[in-house]
Amino acid sequence: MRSIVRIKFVLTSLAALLACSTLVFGADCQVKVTGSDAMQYDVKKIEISKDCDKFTVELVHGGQLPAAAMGHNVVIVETAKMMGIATTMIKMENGIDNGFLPESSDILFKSKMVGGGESTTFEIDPAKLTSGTAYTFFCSFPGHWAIMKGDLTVL
Ligand code: CU1
Repeated sequence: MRSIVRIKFVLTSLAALLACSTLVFGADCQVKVTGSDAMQYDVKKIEISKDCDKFTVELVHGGQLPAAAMGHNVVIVETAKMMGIATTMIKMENGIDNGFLPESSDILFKSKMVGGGESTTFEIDPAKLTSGTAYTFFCSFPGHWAIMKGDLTVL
């Protein structure tokens, strides 16, 4: 009886250890960003390892407001071009399905725009980014970029 309890304990410990190591390795090539009804991201900095074949960004809207009122997305651009893009390209006429942005090679990655309770996931190919270049991720819903933005770097 004793040995069965001991084996169970060892197995449980092993399972816990495996779960932990999976989390540690998995965390390197993915990030979860949550946007709120208060127009905030909970993440201000994303670091991507060059060792990642691909990097997954999961955007969760933790609020309740619909996308039309408080939509959030994640757009990645070079920091040097961010101001120009934010001030000249974000227009209502581009439509919510396009993140209010036109087609542009300066927009490196763009997620879907989500509303409260929704989420979306997209993949970044780290090979398309350069280490040493400063990137910015931001929300392109009109008016949000001033607050909803953060630094993204490739290490
Ligand atoms: Cu937003």
